[in-house]
Amino acid sequence: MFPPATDPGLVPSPSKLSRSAGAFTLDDTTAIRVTPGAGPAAALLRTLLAPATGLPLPLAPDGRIVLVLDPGLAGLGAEGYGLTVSGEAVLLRAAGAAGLRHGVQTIRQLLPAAVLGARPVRGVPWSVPCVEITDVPRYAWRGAMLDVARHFQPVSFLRRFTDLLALHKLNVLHLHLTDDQGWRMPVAAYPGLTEVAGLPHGGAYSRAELCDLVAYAAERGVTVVPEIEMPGHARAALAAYPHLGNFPERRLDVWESWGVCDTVLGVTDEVLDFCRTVLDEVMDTFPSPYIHVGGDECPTTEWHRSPTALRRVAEEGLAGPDALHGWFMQRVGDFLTRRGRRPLGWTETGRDLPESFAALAWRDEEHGLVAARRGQPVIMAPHRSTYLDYPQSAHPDEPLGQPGRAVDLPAVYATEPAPAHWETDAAAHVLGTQAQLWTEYVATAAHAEYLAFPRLCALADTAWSGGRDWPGFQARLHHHRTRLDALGVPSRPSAILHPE
Ligand code: TNX
Repeated sequence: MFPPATDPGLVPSPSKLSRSAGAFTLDDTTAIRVTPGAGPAAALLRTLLAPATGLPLPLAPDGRIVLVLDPGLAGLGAEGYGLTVSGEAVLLRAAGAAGLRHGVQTIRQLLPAAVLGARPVRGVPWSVPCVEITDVPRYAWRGAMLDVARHFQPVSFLRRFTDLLALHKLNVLHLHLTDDQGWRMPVAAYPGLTEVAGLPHGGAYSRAELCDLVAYAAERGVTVVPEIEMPGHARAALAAYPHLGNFPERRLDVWESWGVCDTVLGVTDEVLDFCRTVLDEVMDTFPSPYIHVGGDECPTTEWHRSPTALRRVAEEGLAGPDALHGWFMQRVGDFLTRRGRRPLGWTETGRDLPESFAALAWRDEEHGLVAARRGQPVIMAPHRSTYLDYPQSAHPDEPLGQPGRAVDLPAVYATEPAPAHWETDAAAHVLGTQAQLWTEYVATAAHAEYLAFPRLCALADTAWSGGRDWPGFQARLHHHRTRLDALGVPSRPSAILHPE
């Protein structure tokens, strides 16, 4: 008889898992065997296990860890994998490279939590329990947005955050690169964007740093989706280039308040040229199929008062200055579409994104439904359950965060990317979901991690596994906390894990 199998506490939970007695133990004689195309997954496994284990894990034709890439494997899709661990061997199989990478993360989670540490650990048997796993994600878009505009975050943190996403099988890092308070992405033709709008306010990335990040993330199966905010949330750019605003003679500072700023981009040909130049450089840096161009919280007060904007309304035969928002987004979207990319924007009340756009639905779920009914790809990001800038509990000792309410772990876990009452046709347009880490109140990497975890674990479980097993999730998270601890992710008060 086998002893009772204990759940290995995987996060996210695999679609199918059965456990049997025994384990496969890695030691310095263990080697990896790969089929053609599986080499990068072997390299990733080696990279991830090396710091704590120090094991060489060379490639060898008789290796007992076997990685099989076989596009003919049915039923696993682009990201699924099958993993069989016996006492003699580890067999990981997938139809695509993404599936192999997810399987590698599962192997990592099955090992003792000490494997996640950054320094060599001695005396730990590096054992993987015998399991049979078949695992396929429910949604293709599982992500996190990080706002590096309000508070700059160094590349070292972006890499670490990427690692943490990949550990949880999250596959999108949405970088919010610009806002009223800062501009973090260099654009050769507009050096003031980083010199005036970036560097004095925390910093900016170099092109090489961003390209390196993209490659680092790709090795881990994470796509970096860049966001350049327009036509609102663009005051930092206007501080550097006032002539792109609605009142070119006016001098502006990079904004030092939070909220929605009335100052927005103008609607001249010169402004559109500026956006196209910026986006060309964005596309050169980020191979992501989706390019986010903002679109949220754009007051039209300036367009109502600017003679140039009013002239544009007349020339284009628009209903009024408010219609300039859709006009602007349409032009920017068309530009991206012509270049083979898909524009992505935030949904806004009363303003449908142009049809070419994918919609990031951040306000009410109904905004997502409207877009889905129009056939647009939708990513659900409802602020009530996916905004990690809100405190995670009502405890008075929580650090300062977005005021008003708490977004606790059960709320994040209950995020429903395609709510049950949606008709099937609309639900079919939902790509997935993502969490938002706005950083008005977040100045350090440690604070960002504190806010992100364990809530990102809940989002990952919902996006990958369907998130319908709160007690099971809590039990797995209890185990998973030892992994977060080994990684040095700042710990949370126990109230978060045991909400009243
Ligand atoms: C709304 S969500 C914003 C952000 C803020 C956030 C604070 C969205 C598209 N815009 O500019 O940082 O609320 O929670």
